[in-house]
Amino acid sequence: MNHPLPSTTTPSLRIRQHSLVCRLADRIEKIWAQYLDLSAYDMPEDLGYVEGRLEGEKVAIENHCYQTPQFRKLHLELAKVGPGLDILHCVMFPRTNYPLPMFGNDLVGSRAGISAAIVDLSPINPERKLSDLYDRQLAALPTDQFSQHRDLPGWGDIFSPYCVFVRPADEDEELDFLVRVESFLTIHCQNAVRTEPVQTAAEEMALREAQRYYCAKQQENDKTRRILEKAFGVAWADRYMTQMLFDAP
Ligand code: BLA
Repeated sequence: MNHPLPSTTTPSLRIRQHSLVCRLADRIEKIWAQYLDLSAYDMPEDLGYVEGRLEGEKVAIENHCYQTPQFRKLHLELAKVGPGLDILHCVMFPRTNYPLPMFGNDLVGSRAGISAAIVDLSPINPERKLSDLYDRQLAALPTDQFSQHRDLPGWGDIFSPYCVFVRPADEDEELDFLVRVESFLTIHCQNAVRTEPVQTAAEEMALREAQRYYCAKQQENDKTRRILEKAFGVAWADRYMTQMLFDAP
């Protein structure tokens, strides 16, 4: 077990990753830049780029974060575990005075293909229901045609009925997933810039509470936690999951 090494270089994992991970990362950043007013995000200095070891293999994690008037944090993370496992993780955390859902996206891939591809706009409110606007827009997208849907884990009650969780069977399905993420993200960015903040402290408190619930559930993902623990140790993994991946407001 090694301690993570902060690095001062500007590495790019992206070009060494599974083509879907690399293409999706590029698309996410393009759509963010197209629709949102991005500014710098103050990330804990030692977490921009980190390396560890897992069973003799190098684990590298690269983080990209921004903030905008509507979002307290936009987070895109790319990770590479040995030569075999590539991960993309992306979450858009709304500011707690903006009544917006949580965009979340995870891709886990190996040379054998992508084993898990998940994207959702998850409701963030006490009723855990999307607004009528999002409901209508997501319901109007073409029905997806993936051949292998996967079951959500027990903590997955945070996800909306529009959550896509699949194992893409081939390159066509990988492309379908990419297009679906683009649709979710475009809808979300277009809505976000037109959304008015809530006006009362009580409303904001309810939104904050709902974000806390979302983060607490995501922190129950043992598959993510186990990889981080094995590469970086239990304490570091816990800090990373609670302060970088799913920091509650
Ligand atoms: C699953 N996440 C996984 C898996 C791994 C990781 C190895 C199992 C893959 C599989 O079952 O085929 C690992 N994911 C990581 C790591 C990081 C990561 C190490 O992001 C970061 C360093 N996870 C998210 C987000 C969502 C999410 C934003 O980070 C959803 C919006 C979901 N990942 C998610 C779900 C599973 C998963 C639902 C399946 C969990 C299960 O089946 O138990």
